[in-house]
Amino acid sequence: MAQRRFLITSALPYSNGRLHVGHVAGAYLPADTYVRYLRARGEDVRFICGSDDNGVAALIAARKEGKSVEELTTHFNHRQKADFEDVGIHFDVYGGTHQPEYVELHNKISQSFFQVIHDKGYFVKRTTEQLYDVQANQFLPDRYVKGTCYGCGAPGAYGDQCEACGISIDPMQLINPVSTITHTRPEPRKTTHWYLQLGRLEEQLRAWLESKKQVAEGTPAWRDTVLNFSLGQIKQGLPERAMTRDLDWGVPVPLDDPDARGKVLYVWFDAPIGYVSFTAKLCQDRDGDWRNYEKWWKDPDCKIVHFIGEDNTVFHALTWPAVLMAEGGYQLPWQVVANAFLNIKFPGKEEEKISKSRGTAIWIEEYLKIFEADPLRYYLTAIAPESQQTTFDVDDFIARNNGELLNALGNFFNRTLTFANRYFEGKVPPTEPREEIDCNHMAAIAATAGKMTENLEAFRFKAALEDLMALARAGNVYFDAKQPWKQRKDNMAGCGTTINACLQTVKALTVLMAPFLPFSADKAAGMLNLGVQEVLPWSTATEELPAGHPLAEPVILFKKLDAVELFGEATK
Ligand code: B3M
Ligand code: ZN
Repeated sequence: MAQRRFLITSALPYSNGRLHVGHVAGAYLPADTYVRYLRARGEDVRFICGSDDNGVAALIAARKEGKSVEELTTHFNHRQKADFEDVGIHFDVYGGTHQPEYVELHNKISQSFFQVIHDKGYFVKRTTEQLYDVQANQFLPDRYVKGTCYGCGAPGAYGDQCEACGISIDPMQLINPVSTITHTRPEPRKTTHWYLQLGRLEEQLRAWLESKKQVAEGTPAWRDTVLNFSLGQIKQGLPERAMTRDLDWGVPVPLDDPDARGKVLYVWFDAPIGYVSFTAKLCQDRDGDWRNYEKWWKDPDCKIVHFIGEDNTVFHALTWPAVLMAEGGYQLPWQVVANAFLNIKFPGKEEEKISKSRGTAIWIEEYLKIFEADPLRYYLTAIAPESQQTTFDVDDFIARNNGELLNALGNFFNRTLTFANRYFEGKVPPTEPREEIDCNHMAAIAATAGKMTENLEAFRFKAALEDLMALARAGNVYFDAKQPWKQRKDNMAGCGTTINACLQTVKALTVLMAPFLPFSADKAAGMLNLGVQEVLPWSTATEELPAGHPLAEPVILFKKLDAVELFGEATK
């Protein structure tokens, strides 16, 4: 098959705080798993992420911490980058929409988007009343104001979005608005902004989203959650939305118009353009020409996939595609893969929402001081909130590490490699003609590779991991059924056949687990002496190790965990 090209993005985290397990489970770990899988298949892939620095979220945090917004966003940009690396999530570029090395290209490309859309007539300029904080002497866009959601009645909705029901909000629609700066009630004042007429793109968006319901050759359908939400919003009608703000932090509005002075682009206008501008920066660094980003963004031969948390659905499946349609020169996303929220359950407590203020977040930085990355990657994929919210249950995390990673996968590696080392001089023994039981087991390896491929192509990460674990368990069942410890005494050749098949299984598991458990796969590849390779080619999962292939000393892949109380530390 010809090599395919993919541009994969993960939602840009706000650079106003650290990362916790919920972030990783949502938009980052599945993306990394997918990228590793694609690379193992030999596809041409770029994996893009970086921080979302503009907008009110960073301004609020900077004010709270008494730092400049530049200082604060750079601090968290670096922290996030390190956390992702440490958990094995490798981006080709980790930019930042206002980071010193990125801001120039980012502003240039964002302003070009705005200008083109403006010239094509998709904006209307309107002077309307907006909420103004008299005490703070400023307008209150987005998160500067909170109130009751006009849609679902939930209290504490932000001026840009209700987190309870997911709809996007205009601050003037909030019931009982309160300034988050001074906690006073704001008053309406007149100001001028540029509104994107989303209604004019409704029909085009609807047809495009409808087409995503179909499974075509090599193109899986989108998740129902994304399609149902987006098509539901279109049914209600898409209101026009202001794409500019009264703020002094962000991308300056590029228009030569006195009304544009002192205004910046709406953060949700420029943030997705970060995917483009970071690609451009990557091209500049790699090929010396930032314009090469067009090969990824404008060439229909490249598939663009956005991984997001479900609360970002409206922005990635409606507003962003509308911006791309209005601009006209770009491709639309091939896939938008959204995960639901992850809740948390500590021993002896009720399940609850992850919350920084209540101390119910497990921070990546703190987790990694105590535990290794792969058990977390394993658990977060095993409980992935692919179609609905799920729960990180600390007791369950420990139980599954010990019962599944250690007892099924680790144990199979360990018993097979120890046996080969002890009784076959650390080499792959030759195989006699295989009997039915051996052939059936070898067929299970090939079937697993096939099923995992199908599931990964369709973004079903949890199902693919289940396939992997089923093969590990089948390996143990085969080992037990063949009883090589007995064969060794009176049928050494038959014993070799058994251990040969077990080693082929270990080899397959090593290749197939690499996208999920990269650190352990590295160790396993070392034990199997597979040579130094950046990626283990996916197709080699079913290629047998030849008889006589030398093995290295076995090492322990997974540790037993019993320290539930250590999890308290990871929330600090
Ligand atoms: N900064 C992340 C969030 O809502 C938001 C994503 C931007 S993606 C372009 O948590
Ligand atoms: Zn709501």
